[in-house]
Amino acid sequence: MQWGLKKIYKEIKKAKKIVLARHVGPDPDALGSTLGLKEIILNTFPNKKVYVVGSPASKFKFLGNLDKFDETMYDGLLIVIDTPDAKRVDGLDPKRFKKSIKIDHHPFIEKTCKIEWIDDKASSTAQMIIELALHTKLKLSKAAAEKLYAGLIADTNRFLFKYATAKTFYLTSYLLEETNMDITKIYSELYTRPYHEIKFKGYMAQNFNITPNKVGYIIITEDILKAFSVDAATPGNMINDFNYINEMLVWATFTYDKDLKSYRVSIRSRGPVINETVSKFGGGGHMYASGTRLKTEEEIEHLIKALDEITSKYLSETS
Ligand SMILES: [Mn+2]
Repeated sequence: MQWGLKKIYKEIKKAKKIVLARHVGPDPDALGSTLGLKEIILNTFPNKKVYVVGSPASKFKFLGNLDKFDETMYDGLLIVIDTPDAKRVDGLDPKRFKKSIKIDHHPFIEKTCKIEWIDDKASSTAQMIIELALHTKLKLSKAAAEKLYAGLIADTNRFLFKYATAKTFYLTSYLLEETNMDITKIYSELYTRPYHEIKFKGYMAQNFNITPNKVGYIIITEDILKAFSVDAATPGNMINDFNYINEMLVWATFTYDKDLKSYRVSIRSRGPVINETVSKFGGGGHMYASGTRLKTEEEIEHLIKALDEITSKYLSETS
Protein backbone atom coordinates (compact mmCIF):
# COMPACT_ATOMS: atom_id res chain seq x y z
CA MET A 1 0.00 0.00 0.00
CA GLN A 2 2.86 2.38 0.69
CA TRP A 3 3.82 2.16 -2.98
CA GLY A 4 0.36 3.53 -3.83
CA LEU A 5 0.72 6.35 -1.35
CA LYS A 6 4.03 7.43 -2.90
CA LYS A 7 2.35 7.47 -6.30
CA ILE A 8 -0.44 9.71 -4.99
CA TYR A 9 2.13 12.00 -3.40
CA LYS A 10 4.04 12.28 -6.70
CA GLU A 11 0.88 13.27 -8.57
CA ILE A 12 0.08 15.92 -5.97
CA LYS A 13 3.65 17.23 -6.14
CA LYS A 14 3.49 17.48 -9.94
CA ALA A 15 0.11 19.21 -10.18
CA LYS A 16 -0.27 23.00 -10.22
CA LYS A 17 -4.03 22.97 -9.85
CA ILE A 18 -5.83 20.44 -7.67
CA VAL A 19 -9.59 19.94 -7.33
CA LEU A 20 -10.88 18.04 -4.30
CA ALA A 21 -14.39 16.59 -4.60
CA ARG A 22 -16.64 14.29 -2.53
CA HIS A 23 -20.13 12.84 -2.41
CA VAL A 24 -23.47 14.65 -2.56
CA GLY A 25 -25.10 15.30 0.82
CA PRO A 26 -21.73 15.73 2.53
CA ASP A 27 -21.06 14.48 6.05
CA PRO A 28 -18.19 15.52 8.33
CA ASP A 29 -15.90 12.80 6.89
CA ALA A 30 -16.42 13.95 3.29
CA LEU A 31 -15.93 17.60 4.26
CA GLY A 32 -13.18 17.08 6.83
CA SER A 33 -11.14 14.89 4.47
CA THR A 34 -11.30 17.25 1.50
CA LEU A 35 -10.80 20.44 3.53
CA GLY A 36 -8.12 18.76 5.66
CA LEU A 37 -6.24 17.53 2.60
CA LYS A 38 -6.38 21.03 1.12
CA GLU A 39 -4.71 22.40 4.27
CA ILE A 40 -2.06 19.69 4.14
CA ILE A 41 -1.27 20.28 0.47
CA LEU A 42 -1.01 24.06 0.97
CA ASN A 43 1.04 23.56 4.12
CA THR A 44 3.49 21.50 2.06
CA PHE A 45 3.27 23.36 -1.27
CA PRO A 46 2.10 26.94 -0.59
CA ASN A 47 2.11 27.91 -4.28
CA LYS A 48 -0.36 25.36 -5.55
CA LYS A 49 -3.96 26.20 -6.38
CA VAL A 50 -6.25 23.90 -4.39
CA TYR A 51 -10.05 23.95 -4.61
CA VAL A 52 -12.59 22.06 -2.53
CA VAL A 53 -15.86 21.88 -4.47
CA GLY A 54 -19.46 20.68 -3.99
CA SER A 55 -22.59 22.17 -2.41
CA PRO A 56 -22.12 23.46 1.12
CA ALA A 57 -23.76 22.04 4.25
CA SER A 58 -24.61 24.87 6.63
CA LYS A 59 -24.53 22.53 9.63
CA PHE A 60 -20.83 21.81 9.10
CA LYS A 61 -19.73 25.30 8.10
CA PHE A 62 -17.13 25.34 10.87
CA LEU A 63 -15.07 22.82 8.88
CA GLY A 64 -14.22 25.47 6.30
CA ASN A 65 -15.27 27.27 3.13
CA LEU A 66 -15.92 25.66 -0.22
CA ASP A 67 -15.03 26.85 -3.72
CA LYS A 68 -17.31 27.17 -6.71
CA PHE A 69 -16.51 24.70 -9.46
CA ASP A 70 -16.04 26.04 -12.96
CA GLU A 71 -15.24 24.38 -16.29
CA THR A 72 -11.65 25.70 -16.33
CA MET A 73 -10.88 23.35 -13.43
CA TYR A 74 -11.17 20.28 -15.68
CA ASP A 75 -7.49 20.66 -16.61
CA GLY A 76 -6.39 20.21 -12.99
CA LEU A 77 -5.70 17.08 -10.97
CA LEU A 78 -8.92 15.71 -9.49
CA ILE A 79 -8.93 13.93 -6.15
CA VAL A 80 -12.28 12.31 -5.35
CA ILE A 81 -12.64 11.44 -1.69
CA ASP A 82 -15.19 9.31 0.20
CA THR A 83 -17.21 8.52 -2.94
CA PRO A 84 -17.35 5.07 -4.59
CA ASP A 85 -19.21 5.91 -7.80
CA ALA A 86 -19.11 8.65 -10.46
CA LYS A 87 -22.78 9.60 -10.18
CA ARG A 88 -22.48 10.45 -6.47
CA VAL A 89 -19.60 12.91 -6.97
CA ASP A 90 -20.97 16.36 -6.17
CA GLY A 91 -20.89 18.97 -8.92
CA LEU A 92 -18.52 17.60 -11.57
CA ASP A 93 -17.90 14.68 -13.92
CA PRO A 94 -14.76 12.79 -12.82
CA LYS A 95 -14.41 11.20 -16.28
CA ARG A 96 -13.66 14.60 -17.83
CA PHE A 97 -10.38 14.99 -15.93
CA LYS A 98 -7.20 13.73 -17.61
CA LYS A 99 -5.64 13.17 -14.22
CA SER A 100 -7.62 11.80 -11.33
CA ILE A 101 -7.19 9.99 -8.05
CA LYS A 102 -9.76 8.33 -5.82
CA ILE A 103 -9.28 7.89 -2.08
CA ASP A 104 -12.18 5.97 -0.56
CA HIS A 105 -13.21 3.59 2.22
CA HIS A 106 -16.52 2.42 0.75
CA PRO A 107 -16.76 -1.06 -0.74
CA PHE A 108 -15.69 -0.88 -4.40
CA ILE A 109 -18.47 -0.07 -6.88
CA GLU A 110 -16.75 1.11 -10.07
CA LYS A 111 -13.49 2.55 -11.31
CA THR A 112 -13.92 6.28 -11.79
CA CYS A 113 -10.36 7.61 -11.50
CA LYS A 114 -6.98 6.82 -13.10
CA ILE A 115 -5.39 6.02 -9.74
CA GLU A 116 -7.53 4.49 -7.02
CA TRP A 117 -6.67 3.85 -3.39
CA ILE A 118 -9.54 2.00 -1.80
CA ASP A 119 -9.37 0.64 1.71
CA ASP A 120 -12.75 -0.61 2.87
CA LYS A 121 -11.21 -1.56 6.21
CA ALA A 122 -10.44 2.10 6.96
CA SER A 123 -12.77 3.75 9.45
CA SER A 124 -13.02 6.92 7.42
CA THR A 125 -11.35 8.71 4.55
CA ALA A 126 -10.03 11.11 7.18
CA GLN A 127 -8.04 8.20 8.56
CA MET A 128 -6.67 7.49 5.06
CA ILE A 129 -5.56 11.12 4.67
CA ILE A 130 -3.69 10.88 7.99
CA GLU A 131 -2.06 7.68 6.70
CA LEU A 132 -1.11 9.44 3.46
CA ALA A 133 0.53 12.25 5.44
CA LEU A 134 2.34 9.78 7.70
CA HIS A 135 3.96 7.88 4.83
CA THR A 136 4.78 10.77 2.48
CA LYS A 137 6.35 14.21 2.71
CA LEU A 138 2.95 15.89 3.07
CA LYS A 139 3.01 18.03 6.19
CA LEU A 140 0.16 17.99 8.70
CA SER A 141 -0.96 21.20 10.38
CA LYS A 142 -3.15 21.84 13.39
CA ALA A 143 -5.94 23.24 11.22
CA ALA A 144 -5.83 20.14 9.00
CA ALA A 145 -5.75 17.81 12.00
CA GLU A 146 -8.91 19.32 13.48
CA LYS A 147 -10.85 18.81 10.24
CA LEU A 148 -9.58 15.24 9.86
CA TYR A 149 -10.36 14.41 13.47
CA ALA A 150 -13.93 15.68 13.00
CA GLY A 151 -14.32 13.34 10.02
CA LEU A 152 -12.83 10.40 11.86
CA ILE A 153 -14.93 10.69 14.99
CA ALA A 154 -18.09 11.28 12.95
CA ASP A 155 -17.58 8.13 10.84
CA THR A 156 -16.62 5.96 13.84
CA ASN A 157 -19.15 7.67 16.13
CA ARG A 158 -16.30 8.47 18.51
CA PHE A 159 -14.62 5.05 18.13
CA LEU A 160 -17.81 3.11 18.88
CA PHE A 161 -17.96 1.26 15.56
CA LYS A 162 -16.16 -1.90 14.49
CA TYR A 163 -14.26 0.10 11.89
CA ALA A 164 -12.27 1.68 14.72
CA THR A 165 -9.22 -0.59 14.56
CA ALA A 166 -5.71 -0.57 16.01
CA LYS A 167 -4.69 1.43 12.94
CA THR A 168 -7.41 4.01 13.66
CA PHE A 169 -6.11 4.54 17.20
CA TYR A 170 -2.50 4.56 16.03
CA LEU A 171 -3.14 7.19 13.36
CA THR A 172 -5.24 9.28 15.76
CA SER A 173 -2.42 9.17 18.28
CA TYR A 174 0.01 10.24 15.55
CA LEU A 175 -2.30 13.13 14.65
CA LEU A 176 -2.44 14.31 18.27
CA GLU A 177 1.28 13.99 18.78
CA GLU A 178 2.17 15.83 15.58
CA THR A 179 -0.22 18.76 15.84
CA ASN A 180 -1.37 19.18 19.43
CA MET A 181 -4.90 19.87 18.18
CA ASP A 182 -7.72 20.91 20.51
CA ILE A 183 -10.17 17.99 20.53
CA THR A 184 -12.67 19.52 22.97
CA LYS A 185 -13.18 22.43 20.58
CA ILE A 186 -14.04 19.95 17.83
CA TYR A 187 -16.56 18.08 20.01
CA SER A 188 -18.29 21.28 20.89
CA GLU A 189 -18.52 22.36 17.22
CA LEU A 190 -19.73 18.97 16.12
CA TYR A 191 -22.22 18.14 18.88
CA THR A 192 -23.73 21.39 20.15
CA ARG A 193 -27.24 21.75 18.79
CA PRO A 194 -30.33 23.87 19.35
CA TYR A 195 -32.94 22.77 21.89
CA HIS A 196 -35.65 22.29 19.24
CA GLU A 197 -33.52 19.53 17.71
CA ILE A 198 -33.31 17.78 21.06
CA LYS A 199 -37.10 18.01 21.33
CA PHE A 200 -37.29 16.42 17.91
CA LYS A 201 -34.95 13.69 19.08
CA GLY A 202 -37.41 13.14 21.92
CA TYR A 203 -40.17 12.75 19.35
CA MET A 204 -38.11 10.15 17.49
CA ALA A 205 -37.34 8.27 20.70
CA GLN A 206 -41.07 8.03 21.44
CA ASN A 207 -42.13 6.90 17.99
CA PHE A 208 -40.02 4.02 16.71
CA ASN A 209 -41.95 1.01 15.45
CA ILE A 210 -40.20 -2.21 16.37
CA THR A 211 -40.68 -5.59 14.70
CA PRO A 212 -40.42 -8.89 16.65
CA ASN A 213 -37.07 -9.46 14.88
CA LYS A 214 -35.61 -6.24 16.32
CA VAL A 215 -35.89 -3.90 13.37
CA GLY A 216 -36.78 -0.39 14.55
CA TYR A 217 -38.05 2.18 12.07
CA ILE A 218 -39.68 5.56 11.99
CA ILE A 219 -41.36 7.34 9.09
CA ILE A 220 -41.13 11.11 9.35
CA THR A 221 -43.53 13.22 7.33
CA GLU A 222 -43.20 16.79 6.10
CA ASP A 223 -45.67 17.92 8.79
CA ILE A 224 -43.54 16.49 11.59
CA LEU A 225 -40.40 18.16 10.26
CA LYS A 226 -42.30 21.42 10.11
CA ALA A 227 -43.73 21.05 13.62
CA PHE A 228 -40.23 20.71 15.08
CA SER A 229 -38.57 23.21 12.66
CA VAL A 230 -36.00 20.68 11.48
CA ASP A 231 -34.95 19.81 7.93
CA ALA A 232 -35.06 16.50 6.07
CA ALA A 233 -31.38 15.80 6.83
CA THR A 234 -31.87 15.95 10.62
CA PRO A 235 -33.29 12.46 11.32
CA GLY A 236 -30.46 10.80 9.36
CA ASN A 237 -27.90 12.89 11.22
CA MET A 238 -29.37 11.69 14.53
CA ILE A 239 -29.55 8.00 13.71
CA ASN A 240 -26.41 7.08 15.65
CA ASP A 241 -28.03 8.42 18.82
CA PHE A 242 -30.38 5.42 18.73
CA ASN A 243 -27.71 2.77 19.01
CA TYR A 244 -27.56 0.42 22.02
CA ILE A 245 -31.28 -0.07 22.46
CA ASN A 246 -32.00 -3.69 23.47
CA GLU A 247 -35.03 -4.08 21.25
CA MET A 248 -33.40 -2.67 18.07
CA LEU A 249 -30.56 -4.48 16.31
CA VAL A 250 -31.20 -2.72 13.01
CA TRP A 251 -32.83 0.68 12.93
CA ALA A 252 -33.86 3.06 10.17
CA THR A 253 -35.27 6.50 9.52
CA PHE A 254 -37.47 7.27 6.51
CA THR A 255 -37.76 11.00 6.08
CA TYR A 256 -39.88 12.67 3.42
CA ASP A 257 -37.88 15.29 1.54
CA LYS A 258 -40.26 17.61 -0.28
CA ASP A 259 -37.49 19.00 -2.52
CA LEU A 260 -36.49 15.56 -3.76
CA LYS A 261 -40.08 14.29 -3.67
CA SER A 262 -38.81 11.09 -2.10
CA TYR A 263 -37.85 9.54 1.23
CA ARG A 264 -34.32 9.80 2.56
CA VAL A 265 -33.44 6.52 4.19
CA SER A 266 -30.72 6.02 6.81
CA ILE A 267 -30.07 2.60 8.34
CA ARG A 268 -27.72 1.32 11.03
CA SER A 269 -26.99 -2.15 12.36
CA ARG A 270 -25.36 -3.60 15.44
CA GLY A 271 -25.00 -7.08 13.93
CA PRO A 272 -26.48 -8.06 10.56
CA VAL A 273 -24.65 -6.85 7.45
CA ILE A 274 -27.11 -4.49 5.75
CA ASN A 275 -25.46 -2.87 2.73
CA GLU A 276 -26.03 -5.81 0.35
CA THR A 277 -29.76 -5.71 1.08
CA VAL A 278 -29.92 -1.93 0.81
CA SER A 279 -28.12 -2.00 -2.55
CA LYS A 280 -31.11 -3.94 -3.93
CA PHE A 281 -33.14 -0.83 -3.09
CA GLY A 282 -30.88 1.55 -5.01
CA GLY A 283 -28.65 2.42 -2.08
CA GLY A 284 -25.27 1.50 -0.72
CA GLY A 285 -22.82 2.28 2.01
CA HIS A 286 -20.98 0.29 4.61
CA MET A 287 -21.67 -3.08 6.23
CA TYR A 288 -23.36 -1.57 9.29
CA ALA A 289 -24.22 1.93 8.08
CA SER A 290 -26.15 2.36 4.90
CA GLY A 291 -28.73 4.49 3.15
CA THR A 292 -30.85 5.05 0.08
CA ARG A 293 -33.76 7.03 -1.32
CA LEU A 294 -37.23 5.62 -1.89
CA LYS A 295 -40.24 7.01 -3.73
CA THR A 296 -43.22 5.28 -2.14
CA GLU A 297 -44.51 3.90 1.15
CA GLU A 298 -44.82 0.56 -0.59
CA GLU A 299 -41.05 0.51 -1.23
CA ILE A 300 -40.50 1.42 2.42
CA GLU A 301 -42.59 -1.57 3.45
CA HIS A 302 -40.57 -3.87 1.20
CA LEU A 303 -37.27 -2.62 2.57
CA ILE A 304 -38.43 -3.03 6.18
CA LYS A 305 -39.51 -6.57 5.31
CA ALA A 306 -36.11 -7.33 3.73
CA LEU A 307 -34.29 -5.92 6.78
CA ASP A 308 -36.55 -7.95 9.04
CA GLU A 309 -35.62 -11.11 7.13
CA ILE A 310 -31.85 -10.62 7.43
CA THR A 311 -32.22 -9.72 11.10
CA SER A 312 -34.34 -12.80 11.73
CA LYS A 313 -31.66 -14.94 10.01
CA TYR A 314 -28.93 -13.25 12.02
CA LEU A 315 -30.79 -13.85 15.28
CA SER A 316 -31.31 -17.54 14.54
CA GLU A 317 -27.62 -17.95 13.60
CA THR A 318 -26.24 -16.17 16.65
CA SER A 319 -28.53 -17.46 19.37
MN1 LIG B 1 -16.72 8.36 5.07
